[in-house]
Amino acid sequence: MAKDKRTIDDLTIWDDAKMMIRKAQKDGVETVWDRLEQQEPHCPFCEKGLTCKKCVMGPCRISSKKPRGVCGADADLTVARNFGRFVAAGAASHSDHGRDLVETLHAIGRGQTSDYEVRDQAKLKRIAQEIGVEAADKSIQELALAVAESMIQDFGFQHNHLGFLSRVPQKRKDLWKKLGITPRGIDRDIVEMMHRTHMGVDSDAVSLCLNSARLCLGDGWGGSMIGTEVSDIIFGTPTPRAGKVNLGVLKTDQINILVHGHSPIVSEMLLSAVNDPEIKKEVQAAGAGGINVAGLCCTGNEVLMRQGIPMAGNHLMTELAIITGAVELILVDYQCIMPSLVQVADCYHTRFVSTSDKARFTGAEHVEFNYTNARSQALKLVRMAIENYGRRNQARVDIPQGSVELMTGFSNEAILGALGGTPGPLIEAIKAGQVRGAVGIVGCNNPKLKHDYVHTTLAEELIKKDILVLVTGCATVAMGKAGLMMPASADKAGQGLKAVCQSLSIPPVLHVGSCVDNSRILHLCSVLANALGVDISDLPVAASAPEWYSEKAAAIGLYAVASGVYTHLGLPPNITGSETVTNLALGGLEELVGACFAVEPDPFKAAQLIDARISVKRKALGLGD
Ligand code: XCC
Ligand code: SF4
Repeated sequence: MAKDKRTIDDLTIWDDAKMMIRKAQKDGVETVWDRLEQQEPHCPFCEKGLTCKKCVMGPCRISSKKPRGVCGADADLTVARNFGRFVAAGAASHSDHGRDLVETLHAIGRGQTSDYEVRDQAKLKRIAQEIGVEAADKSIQELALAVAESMIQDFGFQHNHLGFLSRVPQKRKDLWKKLGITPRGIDRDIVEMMHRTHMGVDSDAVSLCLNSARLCLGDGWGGSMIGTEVSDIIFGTPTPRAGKVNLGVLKTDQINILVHGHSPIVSEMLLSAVNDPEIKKEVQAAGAGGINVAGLCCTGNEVLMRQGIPMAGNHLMTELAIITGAVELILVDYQCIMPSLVQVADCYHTRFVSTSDKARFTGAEHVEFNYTNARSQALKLVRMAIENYGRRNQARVDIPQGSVELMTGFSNEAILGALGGTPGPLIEAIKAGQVRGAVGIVGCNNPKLKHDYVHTTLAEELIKKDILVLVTGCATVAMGKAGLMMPASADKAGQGLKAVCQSLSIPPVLHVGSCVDNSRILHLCSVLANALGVDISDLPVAASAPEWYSEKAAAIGLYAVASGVYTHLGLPPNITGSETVTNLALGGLEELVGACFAVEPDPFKAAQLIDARISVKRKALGLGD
C-alpha cells in the first residue's frame, strides 16, 4: 500500500528548512526528500541485509523459500558479512581522515610545510607522553615528527598495540583480550574484514560480528582519536566560546562561503586567507560588505568549536543552504557531501569546489589542496568567491531571518578545566545525583525521519531527568537551533542538573565537536572510569544516534557498545534479516562486552530506556537511582 504523501510540515521541525523547501519547489530544484519518495518502497531484501553481491555466482537474495545463496551462505552469514563491510567502510572513513591529519603533522615535523604549525604545543607534549613518545630534549618540530611517526605505526602492521589504548581502563583491556578483539593496526583490522567477508573465508556470523567490533575499536580509540587529538595539536584545542546557528547566519550584503565535509585542514586555511589584508581590499572593490564564512556538517563543527564560525546547518540543510540563492561558493573536503549539491549549485550562481583528490564530484570545479600549496590555494578559492559575487541574482535570494545563539568549545580540556582541573567535582555531582548520568547524542539526519525532531525531543527529555547531554556531529545543529546550547536552557533541566549548570554557567547540552570527536566522549568515559576504579560499562552513561544514516555512524555505535556504552539508535541497521545478528546486537553483546544496542524511533520511549539504564548503573554503583 502506498504511504500517504508527506506534507512539508512532516519533513522537518524548522521554519528555515520549511521556507527553503517551498523555495525549492518554486525554483524547480529537487531535494533529498523528493528523491527519497522516488526510491520508496525500498527493496525489502536489502533493508533486512539479505542481499549478497559479493561474487558473480550471485547476486543472491536469501528468503525462507531460498534460504541459502549459491555458495551456501545463509541469512545469518549474509547479514553478518554485509554488516562487517558496512562498518569497515565507516571506520575507514574516520581513519583515513585521521591519517590526513597525521600526514600534516608529519610534514610539520619534517619542515615540509610553512602553511601549518603546531598551535597547541602543550597538548603535543601531553599526547606524546600518553602514547609513549619520549619528549625530553626534543624541539617542538622534532616532537611533532616523533608523535606523527608513532601514530603512523598505529595504522599499519602493529606488533604492540595502538598508542591510545593507554587510556583504556585495565578491566576493559582484559575483556577485549579475552574476547580476542583488542584492535591491532587501524588499517589492518579494516583490511582483514574485507578479507574475512570474501566468499569462503570467515563463515560464522558471531565471529564476524566480534571482529566488526574489533575494527570499530580501532576507529574509536585509533583513527578517530588520532583525528581529534592531532587536529587540536595543529589548530588548537577548543575552548568555550559563542557561536550562531541556522540559515539566518548567511548575509544578504556579504560574500557567503560555505565550508562542508569533515576535515579542518582546508577550512582553517580558508579562514586565514579571508583575513588577508589584500583580500579585504578586493572585497571592498567588489562592493561587498565583507566575507562571511559559514559551516555545514562536521567541517562546520570543527570551525565552530575552534573559531566560533557560524553554522548554517546539518546534513538535511546542505541543499537548502544553497537554495537561499545567496551562496557564492561552497567548498567541500570529504564525507556526507550529497552529490546532488553540484546540481543544486547549478540552479543558482553558486560555485561548487572540491579540494581533495579522494572526493571528486562530476561537474564540479576542483582545486587540489595539500600541505605545500594550502595557503595559495585558499587565496585562490576566496578570489573565486569574490569574483562570483557580481553574478548573484538578488531577485532569487531569500535568506530565512534570525539566527540562534549557542555556546561551543567543550573539549575535555575545557570541561575538566571548568571543574578545576580534575573530574572530582563531576564525580561528586554524579554521586549526589545532581547529575544522574551523561548521554552522548551523536550523528546525522535521515530524511526517513522528521528532521531534528528525535534529536531535540530526546535531549529535552533527558535533561529533564537530570542527565547531562554531550553532543557532536549533525545533532549539534539540532540542539543549537532548539536553544539547548545556551546556559539559559538550564531552566528546562531537572533541579539537580539546573543547579550544576547555573553554578558553572554552562548549558545542559555541551558541544564536544564533530563525528571524529566522539573520541573525546570515549576519553572522558575512560577518565571517569579510571578515577572511580571501574570499567566504562559500570558508568551511568549511554550514547544515542537518533537520526543516523551513515556507515560512519554505525562504526561509532559499535565502538561505543564494544567500549561498554549502551547505545540507542533511532532506526535499525540493515541486519533484521538475521535473528542471530539482531539478537546479538540487542542483547547478546550485553553478556560479552557489558553493553548492547536499543532501537527505538520514539524519542519519549528512547528517553525512558536510557533513563532506566542509567538507574540500573547508578544502583550497581551504590548511588541510588
Ligand atoms: Fe555526516 Fe559528520 Fe552524520 Fe553529519 S553526523 S551526516 S556522518 S556530517 Ni557525524
Ligand atoms: Fe551468492 Fe555466496 Fe556469491 Fe554472496 S558470495 S553472491 S551468497 S554465491
